[in-house]
Amino acid sequence: MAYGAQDCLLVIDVQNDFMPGGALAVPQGDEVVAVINRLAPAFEHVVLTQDWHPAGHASFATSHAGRAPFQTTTLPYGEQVLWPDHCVQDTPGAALHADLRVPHARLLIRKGHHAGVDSYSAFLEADRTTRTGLGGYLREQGVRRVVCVGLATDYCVAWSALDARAAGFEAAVVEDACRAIDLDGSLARAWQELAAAGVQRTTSAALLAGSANHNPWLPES
Ligand code: VGL
Ligand code: ZN
Repeated sequence: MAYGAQDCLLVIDVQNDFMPGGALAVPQGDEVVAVINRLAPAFEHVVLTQDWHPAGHASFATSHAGRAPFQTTTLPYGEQVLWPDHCVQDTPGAALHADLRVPHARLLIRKGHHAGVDSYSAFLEADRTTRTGLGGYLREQGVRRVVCVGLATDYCVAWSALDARAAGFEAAVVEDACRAIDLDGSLARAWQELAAAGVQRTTSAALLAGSANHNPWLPES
């Protein structure tokens, strides 16, 4: 273990519905599992998130007459992409991937549980007001740096990394430990916004090399 008490690995939405064949499949989403399993033992702090919607959630296209998945609509808090029904509470699709190995993770944040409000971010719901409590938890644990992995790069991972920055943490996204949905250029847009916010873009190889050097953020070259 080479990362310190100030570092947290945030494992986002590694759930069956985001895997190939799932209700909201992310291409090659299953490939992140092995990468995350290699990274996780290097971290003392690991937090998991789980997309956790009630049936009939406002982000589901089926909740809006005449609307189809991947169209957008306007909800009271702003624009919302409409998704296929996914990650419904207590269904097999909402379960974490069976091969994910993070036995030392102590906190699991469930998000998107308010029927009328989506939450891509692990910190702040889509109304941009309701907090999940993650920022307070990390601060109480003395965490200063959040390393984001999981699904999907351009939605829940990007929004979580941006909100980590907004909450005053350093943040990184591990690109080979994420996969994207990439809807209408959303992936390129996400990387631009992440760079502009000062989120570090890194790889698992760089992180593991840095961990061996006891320098998690700047691996020796
Ligand atoms: C996600 C769309 C809808 C994600 C969750 O985990 O990136 N994307 N719900
Ligand atoms: Zn969702």
